[in-house]
Amino acid sequence: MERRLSVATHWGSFVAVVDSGRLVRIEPRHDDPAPSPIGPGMVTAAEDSARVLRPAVRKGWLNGEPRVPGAARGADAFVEVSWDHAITLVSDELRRVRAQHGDSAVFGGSYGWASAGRFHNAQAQLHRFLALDGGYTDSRNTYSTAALEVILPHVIGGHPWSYQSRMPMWDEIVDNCELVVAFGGLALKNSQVNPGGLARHQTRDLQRRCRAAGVGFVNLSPIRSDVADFLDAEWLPVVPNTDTAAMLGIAHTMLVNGWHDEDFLRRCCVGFDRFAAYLVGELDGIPKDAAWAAGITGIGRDAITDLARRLTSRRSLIMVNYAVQRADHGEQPIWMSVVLAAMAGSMGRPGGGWGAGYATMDATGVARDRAFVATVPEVPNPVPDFIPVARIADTLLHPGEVIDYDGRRLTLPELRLIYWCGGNPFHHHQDLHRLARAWQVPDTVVVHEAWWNTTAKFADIVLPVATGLERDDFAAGFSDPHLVAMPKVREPAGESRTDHHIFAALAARLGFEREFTQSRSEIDWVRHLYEQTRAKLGTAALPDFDDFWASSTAELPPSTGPHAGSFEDLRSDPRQFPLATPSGRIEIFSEKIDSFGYDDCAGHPKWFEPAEWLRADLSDRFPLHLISNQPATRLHSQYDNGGHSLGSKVRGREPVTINSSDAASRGIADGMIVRVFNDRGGCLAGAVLSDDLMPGVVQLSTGAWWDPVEPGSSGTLDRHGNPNVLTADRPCSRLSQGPSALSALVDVERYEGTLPDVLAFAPPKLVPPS
Ligand SMILES: Nc1nc2c(c(=O)[nH]1)N[C@H]1C(S)=C(S)[C@@H](COP(=O)(O)OP(=O)(O)OC[C@H]3O[C@@H](n4cnc5c(=O)[nH]c(N)nc54)[C@H](O)[C@@H]3O)O[C@H]1N2
Ligand SMILES: Nc1nc2c(c(=O)[nH]1)N[C@H]1C(S)=C(S)[C@@H](COP(=O)(O)OP(=O)(O)OC[C@H]3O[C@@H](n4cnc5c(=O)[nH]c(N)nc54)[C@H](O)[C@@H]3O)O[C@H]1N2
Ligand SMILES: [Mo]
Repeated sequence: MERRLSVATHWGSFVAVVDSGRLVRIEPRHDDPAPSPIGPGMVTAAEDSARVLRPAVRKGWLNGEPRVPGAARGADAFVEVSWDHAITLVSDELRRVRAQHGDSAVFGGSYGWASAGRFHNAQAQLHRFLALDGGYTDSRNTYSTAALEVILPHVIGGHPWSYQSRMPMWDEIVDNCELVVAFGGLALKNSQVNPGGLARHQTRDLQRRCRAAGVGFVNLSPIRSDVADFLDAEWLPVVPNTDTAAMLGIAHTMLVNGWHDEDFLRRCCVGFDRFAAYLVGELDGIPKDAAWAAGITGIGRDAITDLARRLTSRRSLIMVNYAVQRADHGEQPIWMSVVLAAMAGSMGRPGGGWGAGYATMDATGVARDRAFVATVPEVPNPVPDFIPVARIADTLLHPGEVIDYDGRRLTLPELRLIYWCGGNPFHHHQDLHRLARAWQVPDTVVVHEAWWNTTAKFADIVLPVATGLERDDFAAGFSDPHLVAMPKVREPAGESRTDHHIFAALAARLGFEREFTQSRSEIDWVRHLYEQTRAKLGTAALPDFDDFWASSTAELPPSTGPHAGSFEDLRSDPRQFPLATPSGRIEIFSEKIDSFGYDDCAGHPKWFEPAEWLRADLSDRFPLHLISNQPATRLHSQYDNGGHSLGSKVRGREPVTINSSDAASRGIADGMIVRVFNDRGGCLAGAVLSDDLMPGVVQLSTGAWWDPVEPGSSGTLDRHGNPNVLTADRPCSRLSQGPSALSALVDVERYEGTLPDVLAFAPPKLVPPS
């Protein structure tokens, strides 16, 4: 008998069709206007050959052998052990490391998206467990937007993410806006996703409504298809990483023509004069005029002048995406975009001004925020140490070194045990060969994973986890006004257990089971979080748990919270409604940042040449700029083994998009396997020719599971196409220490060797204990 059960994922909600306990297929929900094809493709991955079925321990670690080439992390065989044995190994090792090296030697930063689900939130479970056990070194900020998160509070005040409730919503754009200028575009591929899930995808239809209302769109991006065709956007191809220069050229044009909003700049901002001195070249003799900007960005002088005129003569909205700031000096385009909007005249007016991240997540710009939903209770972490999230390899390689971070001096701690649960560092980190070297340093690496991906293969102890399809939970996505039930639709594969179950067993062994579980079963916890939410919102606002569970979706009441720091309020009366910045205004010049004295982030936004870009000396050897953007066919590395992602591969490799002229000059035809390379490494990928991206740029999405030919040998070829073997592990600046994945030069050539088989999805060698 077929049953239909609700599924919630970061890429949307679906219906699972289950027959006699077997997951048959996953279908879109009938009420989702733009369902993601990633969902149906999850079925084949649910129990493929890459699943981790039993706890496994790296052979050399189990036998206490030194790590030598061939038996190093990432190259060694694994021995399967019982759960009881695995729990003993992990709890003993946690005790030993804490006793010998202190609690800060345990790294629990564990960055990553894991799965949707309010209770089975991998990070929340891990942090609760480690905090109760004595604490851990944490990480701060995200790989998504570290530069933005650190710079924006200085410029507009408030919580790093507060801009999301302060910028215009899509329906206000529909009603009021005339011109959207989108730096980095508005790729609908990205709005398949929303952190924590969503009931229905809305961004596509909201963009359609903008078009129908006559809103004009300009796409400033190296890739034309970063906006949907139906927007009929004007495409201004921009040399990657030069957005700040483009914005400065537009700003200069506004200033010299007197088109800028003097009233807003005077009343609601501070420091415009000092910035203007830089703009006109008083300090360095270089006016940042349209001609100067054209020489850097590749956008014509007339187009820059025209943008300045159009931005100031109509209700305009400047949008920045996140990719522009995952780059060398990534703070600058974010800061400068706010300054440009402040100059343009629409800041603090309906549907105009400035905003970030539209279409990068479905709910961004859809609703200002969401009503309260309960989470797993946090336990304060007794260890104060943290690292900026993208400095993990630096920390492992250079413990004790002191680095700058947002005005502080941080000493990198000595990490002896890494505990990763719900993230994939061998997906998300830059310069994977460097990470692989750094990964040899700690005594022990424990990983909870469902699949034998690269991070699992580089661990010492791998504990198999149940996926989001294999446990009871409910989802509440960021800004999405729904709760979605997530009943278990299949049994956990092999011996896998939920993260919570694993931590409960460890806590029992370590003597704090009751504190960890609060004596609740998993389904009791799920009910408890639901009931807590219902109690807070008023019992009339939500159905009782059983009704919710039976009907699969509940609508949350609208959030009634105040929106502090609104730009409308600021424009109306900056004294009455100051921003949470030191001056209470938008900081075009920040005394505070200036006081840090950094040579790579000044007191006002500035053009800094990126270390790697098309006009760098290095481009003589590596003449192509690599755009490693988000994949259309999966979430990061998740479900790269799913049907949708596998279907996109070219002869088993990740597709790399190359401009036809760049391909022609290298003798590359569509569908050929090529090698993408630079001094850091190289990977195979399948060529896709296109004129949708500007010459000089190649695009290789993130997320293909790294597949080194000789694991353990630095620089070895990747058979599959993971761009992070090519990217640089270089901080954006001393201010944010964020990742700069999008500043990398490469070259591409035809691959003439014998094609190696892709083994990314094959489990490691499993051997009997010796
Ligand atoms: N070159 C380059 N690199 C990038 C980027 C880029 O643009 N270019 N983008 C960066 C960005 S924006 C981000 S956010 C990061 C993303 O980096 P991650 O968030 O680390 O990537 P995911 O693939 O989502 O990794 C999640 C992992 O958790 C596992 N998992 C899922 N559910 C569970 C669970 O319930 N429990 C446990 N224990 N595990 C689970 C999945 O199998 C997967 O391996 O990548 C960054 N890396
Ligand atoms: N399908 C899918 N959707 C996702 C994700 C996913 O993995 N899969 N990941 C989610 C996550 S965690 C995040 S943080 C967001 C990320 O959202 P973004 O960072 O906005 O997304 P990307 O796809 O990395 O980049 C979008 C486009 O920016 C352009 N771009 C790159 N560099 C530059 C530049 O220097 N200047 C300009 N003007 N444009 C540039 C590229 O052409 C690229 O296609 O996406 C989310 N959405
Ligand atoms: Mo992200």
